[in-house]
Amino acid sequence: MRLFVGIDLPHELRIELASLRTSLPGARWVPEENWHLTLRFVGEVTPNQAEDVDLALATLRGKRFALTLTGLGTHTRNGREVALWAGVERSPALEHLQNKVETAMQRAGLAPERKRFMPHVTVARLDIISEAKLPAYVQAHNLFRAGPVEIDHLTLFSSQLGKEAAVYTPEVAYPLG
Ligand code: 3AM
Repeated sequence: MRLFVGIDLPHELRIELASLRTSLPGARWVPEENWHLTLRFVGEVTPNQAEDVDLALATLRGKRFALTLTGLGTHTRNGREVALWAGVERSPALEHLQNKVETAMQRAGLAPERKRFMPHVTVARLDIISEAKLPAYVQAHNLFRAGPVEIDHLTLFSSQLGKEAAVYTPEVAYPLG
């Protein structure tokens, strides 16, 4: 199974994120049920490894924190903008928690993550036609801000890749103290 650790966004943040889904030709909006903040991509694991991941997360002592979404940005691939995301306000508490998750995943036997943590919520995949419209869109939504909202649990998600969109399912929730 394919797994990742993240934050299932509270209702308050979802309402605000929905305001971003305005007209942007060529944007394929991520279905609302898939909105999340990834803390650690785990990838394909065996059932035994999944158990180790679950155990490591269950013993992690993380603290609640306040999550604020702010601003917009894009991911580029081969010089092309391919995804639109809402940013996350810098937060030492979130970084601390992400570090703990990383340590837990290494304890579960995963190789260290080499990529720097760049928290974001992906809201749309972009086709070529949306690129030309992006500057105006980004300008119109630049002041996007949602929260702060208290986050009181981590979530282990499974991810099933499909032809149209992936299906992300919250599998286990781990309370934060
Ligand atoms: O938070 P987002 O939606 O950007 O991009 C994938 C998605 O992130 C990312 O994990 C989240 C759930 O699938 N992802 C997928 N494959 C990945 C990989 N090989 C990856 N992140 C890092 N390495």
